[in-house]
Amino acid sequence: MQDTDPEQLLADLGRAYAKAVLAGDEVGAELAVRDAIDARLSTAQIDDEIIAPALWLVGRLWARGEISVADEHLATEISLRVLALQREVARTVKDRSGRTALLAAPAGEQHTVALQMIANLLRDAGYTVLMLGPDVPPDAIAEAACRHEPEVICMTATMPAASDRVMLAIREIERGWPGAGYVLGGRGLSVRLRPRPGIHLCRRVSEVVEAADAIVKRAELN
Ligand code: B12
Repeated sequence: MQDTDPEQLLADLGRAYAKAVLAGDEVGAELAVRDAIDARLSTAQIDDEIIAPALWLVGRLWARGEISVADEHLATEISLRVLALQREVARTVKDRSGRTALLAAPAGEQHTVALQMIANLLRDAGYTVLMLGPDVPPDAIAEAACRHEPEVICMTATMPAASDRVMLAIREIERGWPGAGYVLGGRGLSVRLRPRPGIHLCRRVSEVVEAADAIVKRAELN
């Protein structure tokens, strides 16, 4: 969805949702609600301004004989499944609320815009975020990790020298707190670096929540 005007966005999603339920298109209906969730519309807004109006429209069309009873039932069943999806998303965010992610740029690294984006994404997803910021020496990251015991540690490397410093920080952290998994990103990361169990390499900030979730899930299985 390109539109940033909230009123317009609601109207567009409402139309897309109504069109989908009237066509018996469950995937389309789910996509409209996922877009609404991604656009940070609240559950109440989605219920009141997307799902309910679509069902009112279904009711009017049914009363006028323009759609069948089966069409009306199908639209309702799709809406009930979408409500279950809403609950599932809320539960996932709640599940992450006890999880901590520690974020840092290693010694010498001043570029932190991506790291701040990551903080926003992880917070929105329900993680507790501890942001250490730029230019953090390995022993300071390790000390913070020992104190806060984060499940996930995210580090960024823009300058080429930062790549080795990220690895140095990981070695230092692991001596005191071996319980973390790592999400690393940034154009300075060495091409020689390969992902391995517990270390995820990401090209984009948008990959961070999935990578963090994978780390948490893996830890739960151990
Ligand atoms: C803003 C900026 C600065 C600011 C940073 C302020 C701040 N608080 O961040 C300041 C002024 C401090 C700065 C300083 C310097 N900078 Co500068 N800077 C930039 C600039 C213009 C934008 C960087 C940025 O924020 N990009 C936006 C973010 C979102 O994108 P990104 O970092 O690339 O991240 C993407 C991915 O890499 C990934 N990602 C990154 N990290 C992570 C981490 C995780 C966990 C995940 C999942 C994903 C991920 O996600 C993003 C996309 O989704 C770039 C230009 C450029 N081409 O990038 C130069 C640039 C990075 N800087 C450069 C240089 C040379 C410097 C200085 C040496 C300049 C100087 N002579 O002083 C110093 C070095 C400082 C240091 N030691 O770190 C060069 C680096 C060249 C290189 N690779 O060697 C660039 C490329 C400019 C250029 N074309 O020459 N800089």
